[in-house]
Amino acid sequence: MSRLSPPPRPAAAPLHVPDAPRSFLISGQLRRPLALTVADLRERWPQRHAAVVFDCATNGPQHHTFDGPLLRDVMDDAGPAFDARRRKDRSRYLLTVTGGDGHHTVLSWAEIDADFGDAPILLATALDGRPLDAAGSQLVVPSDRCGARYISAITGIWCGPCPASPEPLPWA
Ligand SMILES: Nc1nc2c(c(=O)[nH]1)N[C@H]1C(S)=C(S)[C@@H](COP(=O)(O)O)O[C@H]1N2
Ligand SMILES: [Mo]
Repeated sequence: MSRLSPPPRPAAAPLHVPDAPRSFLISGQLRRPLALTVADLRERWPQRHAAVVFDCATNGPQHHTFDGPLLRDVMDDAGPAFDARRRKDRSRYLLTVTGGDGHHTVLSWAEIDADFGDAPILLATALDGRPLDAAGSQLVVPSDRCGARYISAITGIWCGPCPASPEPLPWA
């Protein structure tokens, strides 16, 4: 009995893995934690436009335009677990924003809250008119003089209350 030779293998086709849209997680003390792509940021909330200048210690002044939703609008949908009617409660909340390389920063809720700083901080969907779908969203802090909080390739945002200060020591 002749042995069947195996069928010729097709030439190895280059493996094509479509670029998975990057998503990042909004987590913490929230009513509705969210996993979002840049496309979600573009489709689910109104887009703002910002022309900004920030200084970089290594590269000097940078001029850019960004488009994207207000961080506040996105966070309102995530629903921080404070009592929204109580300003003191809101004033205790913090946000941390982390980038793909581990660079991270903090914001206070009060910075973006309309009753406090009311800063138009964005989660960018485009930088200088180019979509950020592949690179990931970037935090835009137009009121900052320097660029260190313009976290790029965002992988996560955490939101929760800050701890109270320790009781003062009796001799302090
Ligand atoms: N993920 C991430 N985002 C970052 C940084 C970084 O090191 N990692 N550097 C910040 C700094 S210091 C500046 S000035 C701005 C702009 O930096 P770039 O022009 O090198 O993008 O990005 C900010 N965002
Ligand atoms: Mo910088």
